[in-house]
Amino acid sequence: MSIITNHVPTDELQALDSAHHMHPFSTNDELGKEGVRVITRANGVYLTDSEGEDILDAMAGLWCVNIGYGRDELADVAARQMRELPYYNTFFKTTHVPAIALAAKIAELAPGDLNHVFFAGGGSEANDTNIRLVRTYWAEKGQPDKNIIISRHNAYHGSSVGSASLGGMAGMHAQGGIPIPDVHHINQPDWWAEGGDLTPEEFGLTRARELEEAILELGEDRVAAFIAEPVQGAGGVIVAPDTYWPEIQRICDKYDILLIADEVICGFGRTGNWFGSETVGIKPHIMTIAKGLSSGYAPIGGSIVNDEIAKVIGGTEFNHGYTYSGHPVAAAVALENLRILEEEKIVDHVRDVTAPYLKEKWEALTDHPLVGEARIVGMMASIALTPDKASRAKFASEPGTVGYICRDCCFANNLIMRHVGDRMVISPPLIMTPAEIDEMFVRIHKSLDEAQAEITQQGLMKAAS
Ligand code: PXG
Repeated sequence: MSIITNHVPTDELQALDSAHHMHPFSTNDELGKEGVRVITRANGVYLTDSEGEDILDAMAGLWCVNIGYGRDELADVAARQMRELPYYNTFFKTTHVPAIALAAKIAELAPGDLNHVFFAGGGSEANDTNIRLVRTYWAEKGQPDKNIIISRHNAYHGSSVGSASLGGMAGMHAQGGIPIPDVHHINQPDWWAEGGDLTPEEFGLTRARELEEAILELGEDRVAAFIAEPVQGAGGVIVAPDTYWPEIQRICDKYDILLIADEVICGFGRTGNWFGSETVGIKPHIMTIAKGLSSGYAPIGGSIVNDEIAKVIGGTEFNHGYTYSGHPVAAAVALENLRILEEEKIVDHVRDVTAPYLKEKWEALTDHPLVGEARIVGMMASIALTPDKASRAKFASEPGTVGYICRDCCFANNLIMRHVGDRMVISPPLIMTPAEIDEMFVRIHKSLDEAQAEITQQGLMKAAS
């Protein structure tokens, strides 16, 4: 039986979904009982579900639909490319125009000497590539033991065995036999939750210097690379204090450690520059890209590497690659997405107009009784919910309980705003207008008020001791 989704009643779709579809990061039995929301179409910053509700998508899908939904140009390019050349690989002495053109365009947009692209299907695959790239690089330079990659607790770098090992998500490490060997984690620069009595500046330096301590402990000749998101996304939009990144750069330079910036969320305008590395002022040797590269219209990611790494890797056969590396349809779609971002000056508009407008309103959320910290960089932002702002207290309940309640209130108000533990996060499409931002805040305030009432009623407005 083939199904035209819009013509099947929601409850039937939910039953079929529950019977056959396993969802990522979900307890599928519970989800099946509750019934999933079925999204049927989208335009601009709005999604529509199978009940005809219009939902404001303040997450741009999963941090990816930077140019917003419904851009026909991308559909047209995909259809044209499918007719002309739907697939060919880039192994075995061959290439094709979309992969060439996209690699050249990315090299033009990326800062400094980041001029070479290895394509992947998404961010996880690209970070797996990075593990092999940096280890092969040092091996080729005669230092095969320089193979440890340092990352951070609460980082997210993907869900494959390699990339989840790089990531620092405890829940992921508890399943499936990861991390792989020779990955080491240091603490994250989350001042609100972990800063104690230190000022943000002191705390930023302390956390950055954990990298130096780890290098000295593990051995300079053992550490290959440090990987980090310029702004942690899935970890809760954690913005490092200003002192953090300059110190990280100094340490990587001093000990000859490759710096990998995972730009999967931060890249392509999200932080108000083309890349988050520019926003936080670092010069990575490698960047991981995905998501905003195609605005989510096609699955594609990659690693951008600098001239030196490309030269060293170029001297050997790099035994690595994916069937869909540089997939022509995905590459053509990404290229069209970059054309729109560039020609419509979307990144400039974010930096000069949209992000400042959003920032003013976002920071005012700290006036709400539930909200402690409000952090924002460009078009990614978070608030920390707290029972006591003055002491930056956590809730006594299991972490995430309060965030989950708040998330459900948002959901009921047709607003997609995520919770990460007891933080709420947004990452809206970059093309959001001031009027749409105003509408988003109507829904945010309503949701926060309702969440506060619910939390109070359930007796959860208590600080952890
Ligand atoms: N790096 C970063 C920084 C990411 O945010 C990946 C790598 C992996 O990309 P792929 O394309 O393989 O998924 C990501 C993905 C969440 C959530 O709950 C975030 C991501 C993926 C799934 C869920 O916020 N980010």
